[in-house]
Amino acid sequence: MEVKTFRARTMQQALELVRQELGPQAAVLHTRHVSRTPMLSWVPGMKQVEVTASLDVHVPSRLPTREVRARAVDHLRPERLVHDEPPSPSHSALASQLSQLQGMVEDLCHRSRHSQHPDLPDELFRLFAELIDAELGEELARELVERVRQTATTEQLAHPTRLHERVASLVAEEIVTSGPIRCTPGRRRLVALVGPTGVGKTTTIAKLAANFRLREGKRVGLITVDTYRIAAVEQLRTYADIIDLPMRVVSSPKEMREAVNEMKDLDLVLLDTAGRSPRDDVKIHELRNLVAESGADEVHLVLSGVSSTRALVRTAERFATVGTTSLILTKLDEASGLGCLLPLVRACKLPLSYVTDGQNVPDDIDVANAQRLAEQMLRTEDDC
Ligand SMILES: Nc1nc2c(ncn2[C@@H]2O[C@H](COP(=O)(O)OP(=O)(O)OP(=O)(O)O)[C@@H](O)[C@H]2O)c(=O)[nH]1
Ligand SMILES: [Mg+2]
Repeated sequence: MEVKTFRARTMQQALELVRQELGPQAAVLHTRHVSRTPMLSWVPGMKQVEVTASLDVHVPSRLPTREVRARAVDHLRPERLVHDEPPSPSHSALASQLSQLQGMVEDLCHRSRHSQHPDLPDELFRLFAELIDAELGEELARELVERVRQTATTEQLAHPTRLHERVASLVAEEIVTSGPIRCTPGRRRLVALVGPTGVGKTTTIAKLAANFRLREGKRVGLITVDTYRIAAVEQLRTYADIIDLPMRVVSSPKEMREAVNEMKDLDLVLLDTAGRSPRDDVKIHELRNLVAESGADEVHLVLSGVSSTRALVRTAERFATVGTTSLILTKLDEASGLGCLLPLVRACKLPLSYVTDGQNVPDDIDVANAQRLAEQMLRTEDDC
């Protein structure tokens, strides 16, 4: 049996050699990739394909006829990447291959853009890409771009910054804020903070207490119902001592009534609660009873901006039974984007009261500002 081997840069070229020498009836017995120079196997152009074929083996030929093969190869061949001669591994050849590849990628992006958004003007497509970059999620980015497209003027369309401002104002319109806690002299305000574990409730209480006491000169008191962990009581007591505030620890509805009554002459009483898993119905119910017993004027749900949008929305739904009246978003300094904000405020329909962006007491807290949050939400990593 006569067996021959053929080597070429590509499979197509090797098969063409087989066809030329042995004819279309030849049977391909084996194929493998080999290196022309083993030491340089990593260099483009140094790899070859080896085909072993024979005319004496009677199997239907695996070689396509010239016409079929030509059509198949023409169809598959990206014109700009095909070289008839093996490319030299020189620097300029590599650079040229790179630039061809870049051209193909740009081409592909262009085509994919037009298949997804056939009639989207370039400016709006750029805006869409920016929103995706800011981690808004494709669905939300698409919705916002569509709204901009419907409402933007020709002048706005011509200026990327105007388009950006337009989206920011659309987002800002949806972010409802409550403003800061309002203390009226002679009318004590009781504000409870509730939420999942570790989101920053106690730290935020310390920031609020310090600001109202030290910067606004209000008479502030603290109550904690977080008696499940000694460390939690000690954490709040430390802040109470530093800021010089009265503090009560309560563990029953009766103690709650007594503590609230004891602090009736203050301007502001902040109620710290134990972090609760949104999945724990029993504990959430217990929390609801304690907060109700306190007669809180406001119940702020504290959520971490680091969590996923889905988790935030679900948590806000579960805590609604506690009687939440507003939202505090923490750890914005750690969040990679603020894409969660719009879906969250849309789902829970609570106004935002404060945002926090660091561990420093009392500095890292701000009254929520819709315009600023919208701009922050649209910011990409490159802008930071
Ligand atoms: N980076 C960052 N860390 C924060 C922020 N707010 C709070 N933390 C940190 O988050 C951690 C938990 O804060 P806590 O205030 O104890 O959280 P908590 O909700 O009271 O926790 P539990 O009482 O255990 O449910 C601490 O290390 C805080 O310093 C913030 O805005 N940014
Ligand atoms: Mg705590």
